[in-house]
Amino acid sequence: MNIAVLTDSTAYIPQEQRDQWNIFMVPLSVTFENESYRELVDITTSEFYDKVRQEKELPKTSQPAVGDFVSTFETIAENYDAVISIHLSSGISGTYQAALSAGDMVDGLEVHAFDSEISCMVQGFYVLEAAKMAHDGADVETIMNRLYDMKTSTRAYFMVDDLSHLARGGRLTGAQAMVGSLLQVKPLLHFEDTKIVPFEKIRTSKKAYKRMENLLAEDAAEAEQLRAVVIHAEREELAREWMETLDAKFPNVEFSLSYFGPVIGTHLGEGGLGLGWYKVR
Ligand code: MYR
Repeated sequence: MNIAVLTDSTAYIPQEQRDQWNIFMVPLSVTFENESYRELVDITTSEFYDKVRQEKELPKTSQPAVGDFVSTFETIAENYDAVISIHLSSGISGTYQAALSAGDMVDGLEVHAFDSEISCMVQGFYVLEAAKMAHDGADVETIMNRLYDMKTSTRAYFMVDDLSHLARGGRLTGAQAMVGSLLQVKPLLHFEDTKIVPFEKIRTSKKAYKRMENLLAEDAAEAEQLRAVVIHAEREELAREWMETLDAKFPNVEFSLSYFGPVIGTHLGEGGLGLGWYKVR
């Protein structure tokens, strides 16, 4: 059985890795006033942040239309028997639901949708794992089981410079009543049951980095090998320095650097920073 792997743009997997592992991608979009751009296709990440600084109105985001998935699945069906379709958390976007609906409309292709319950390169970890396994000839059941197994060890924490973006986009759950008080601090955020919720109130960025490092340390002490990613919104130098410091402290963790692209950047704002990881073994 020939198995394809599809994801959406918010995994922010670099083009060369998508090409190398034959990963299909459906983009989400950002809209400024009445002009829509498919992220990574019509607008790069740095063009996006430049535009946000210039425009008066903040952008909005939208999930891919069901029709975008249908046409991508039809293209995939020309060469594959099944697709594993891995998407950002269903609690913050309708993308996963759109993939499920499109899957019911296409003949001649088994569609297996997977809700990553996260986003960005942490979602990308699932995608790369699935693509490598498909390349090595694993069957759908084995790949899906591995993805569910990865979920048990996947963790991600992040912080933003200005919480009002998340509050404005309605993607901060369980914190509405606290938003006023949270605005005074740097809350560490994470996902719980597919939604973004505050993890802990922390007063300074420095303490937030330290807390994320300690959470990683707890898991690194228990595992043989972890894979981790430092994710930033236009703070590459800072993120790289932090990643190098962590890299020197955790020999059993393999680190990479990634970014919050246009769609996620719309909801987090510039200056966000996160750390995610999962247990390789
Ligand atoms: C849509 O319009 O469907 C997209 C909505 C995207 C909401 C993004 C909210 C922030 C996600 C942060 C992910 C951090 C992962 C480490």
